[in-house]
Amino acid sequence: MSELTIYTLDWVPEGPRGFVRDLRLRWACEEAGLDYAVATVPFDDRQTNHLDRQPFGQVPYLDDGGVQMFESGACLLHLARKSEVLMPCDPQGEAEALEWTISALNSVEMVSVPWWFLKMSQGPDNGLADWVGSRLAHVEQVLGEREWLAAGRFTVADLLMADVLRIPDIRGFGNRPATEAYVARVTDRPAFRKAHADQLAHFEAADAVRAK
Ligand SMILES: N[C@@H](CCC(=O)N[C@@H](CS)C(=O)NCC(=O)O)C(=O)O
Repeated sequence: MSELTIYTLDWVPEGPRGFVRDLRLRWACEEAGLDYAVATVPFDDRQTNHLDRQPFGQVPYLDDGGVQMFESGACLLHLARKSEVLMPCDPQGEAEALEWTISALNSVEMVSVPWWFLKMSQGPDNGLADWVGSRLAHVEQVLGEREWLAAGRFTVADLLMADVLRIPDIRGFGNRPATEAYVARVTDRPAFRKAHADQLAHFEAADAVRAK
């Protein structure tokens, strides 16, 4: 039996499929060759039905042989400690992977997700457009100069940054060829394609159960 269990929702509507963040954890496990199982909490009543495990009523959360945690970024860093594929062992490489992982969450996604939500009601030129545009432009400049964010090779930082940047609305906001090539390159990795396909299959199978 697998020690690692990734928790996601038992079903979601079409829109978020392929983007639910259990995918980040599946992808990391696939990259690192870690065995894992996937378990679910019900979509219905999700705001309150698993607050003991995820205090915001969200997914994913992770059980690693009894060690339990939430927040996809924290779970990724936990998984990355298990494999040099994800996290370099040398101090400088590790520092770079850490700084870019946190930067994906705290400098890019912190702006991109609120911009994206506002876009639905106010359009792309909402009050956060300049801020998100500036952050994405800085990332574009970095990616124009190198293939990977940290340590000169793929790391957990690329997994997370690519997942943040691959949102179609964000890809479609402005012209950033280096970022586009980066997202295409990182999401063409076999580990991403498997994790993505597995998530789609998981929710597709749930349609049949829900229809009964
Ligand atoms: N900061 C959290 C965000 C998790 C999150 O946004 N989860 C979404 C799925 S991708 C969710 O559970 N949404 C259901 C809801 O908020 O009701 C993380 O990265 O783990």
